[in-house]
Amino acid sequence: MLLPVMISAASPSRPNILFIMSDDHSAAAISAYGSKVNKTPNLDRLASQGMRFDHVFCVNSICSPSRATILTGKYSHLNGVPTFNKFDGSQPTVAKYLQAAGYYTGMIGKWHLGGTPTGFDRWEILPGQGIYFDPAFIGANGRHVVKGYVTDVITDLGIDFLKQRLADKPFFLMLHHKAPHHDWQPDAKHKALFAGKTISEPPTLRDDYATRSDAIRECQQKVFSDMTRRDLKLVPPAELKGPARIQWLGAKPTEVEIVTDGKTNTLTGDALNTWKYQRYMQDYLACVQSVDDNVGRLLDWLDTNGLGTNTIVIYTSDQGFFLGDHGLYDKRFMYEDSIKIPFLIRWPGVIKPNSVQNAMAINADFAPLFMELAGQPIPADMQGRSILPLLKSERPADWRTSFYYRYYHDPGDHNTRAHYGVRTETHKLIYFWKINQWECYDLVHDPLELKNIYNDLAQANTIVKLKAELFRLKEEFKDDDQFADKQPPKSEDGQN
Ligand SMILES: [Ca+2]
Repeated sequence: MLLPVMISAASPSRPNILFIMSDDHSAAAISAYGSKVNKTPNLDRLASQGMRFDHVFCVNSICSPSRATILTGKYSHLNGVPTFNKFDGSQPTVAKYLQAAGYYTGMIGKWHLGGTPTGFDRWEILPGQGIYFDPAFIGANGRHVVKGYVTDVITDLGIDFLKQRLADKPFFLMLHHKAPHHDWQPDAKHKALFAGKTISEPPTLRDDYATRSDAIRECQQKVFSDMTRRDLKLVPPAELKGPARIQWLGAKPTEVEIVTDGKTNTLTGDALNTWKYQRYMQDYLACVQSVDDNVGRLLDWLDTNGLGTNTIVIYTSDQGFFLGDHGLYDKRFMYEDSIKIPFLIRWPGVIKPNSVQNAMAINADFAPLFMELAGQPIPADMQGRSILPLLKSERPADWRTSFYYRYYHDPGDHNTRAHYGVRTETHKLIYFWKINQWECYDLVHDPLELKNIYNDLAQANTIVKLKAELFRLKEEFKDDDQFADKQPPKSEDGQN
């Protein structure tokens, strides 16, 4: 479809935009966000040279929906991707708008929206989830395999895009890493950094779920009980082949034999639980470390090639991730660890170095920001709001103080119940509509979200107000329960 364009000629003053997004990277695994489990010097460099946002959230915490929201500036129910279904590439996207406005546009790395990208001058995407070693890519000229580790390879392709760009146009590059997505396969160099290292446990790792709805008890994304032998990188007996081998790897072990200093130990119970958390985190963090190194490599390249000043660099993730918080891994739930995403942004001369922004932003705000940076009007049907004033440390008086969230993938992986909810600056209200159960948290007095106060009589007035706000937002964002009962078919792009 034709898109309206205000400025057709490229204006040299418009900034380049480098949007780096990883997959499932929790802010709690970035030292600029106070990580207790790792150090990320290169991401910290972005924070110290620019701005760290402390309250950016995704509006539906799984991979494909988050990507569709970022491209369209719209919620899942309007962009048509509530779960893992195919994105309709004929709809307007920020890439198409920027391309039409004279930007040279690129999409490199994990796409995960089915079909092939539209609105990009150059694109090279991983099929489906992609793989960690010697990944295949699909581009306009077909499929090819690149030898190497996926995070290095995506960065190499990104640098190649920058080298080959049309120099008379500003560029917009979406560089999407696969890491640190499940099944957390680090390269040897980074694996060695964490092998045998003891990672500190989060305070809610042994959460007993007292006061909570059935949803968290029923979900199958628990570190202690749902990680498979494959997730834990256990090696099957050599004699197992074919389906028997697959079955062995897919089982969730209740005892594990490990060999330490030549001695075999059988782990069960809490010793096994402790080991599982360590095993998970060692690989996850090693994958993150490669992302950090590669962000550093890109920043160095920009700086030594004269692109440091007029290029806005963003680092974010498609969602947060549970790093053992509430005993969980994965994402999906509307708890903070899952919905809060890292957002670091550098823009020399505009963003004050070492600044921190507390205002509440959502991933639907990115597309409007890019429109404004490109000197384009923000389409009325985009549902986010440009965060440009926040970058200048100016918070508009009418800036949002609450946001709406909705997760649909039920039935789905991990048996996580569908829910929607509202998060304000002080509270969170969650409604699991298929089981008709509620949760409410006081984020000021209970930031770890351990005590569900929904049934606390003293909170009755608060609950009434939160419900009013929830349904006000649901209406404002035009959520008519379009996908409440029926999920669209799964996209066929999972070629792994
Ligand atoms: Ca993801």
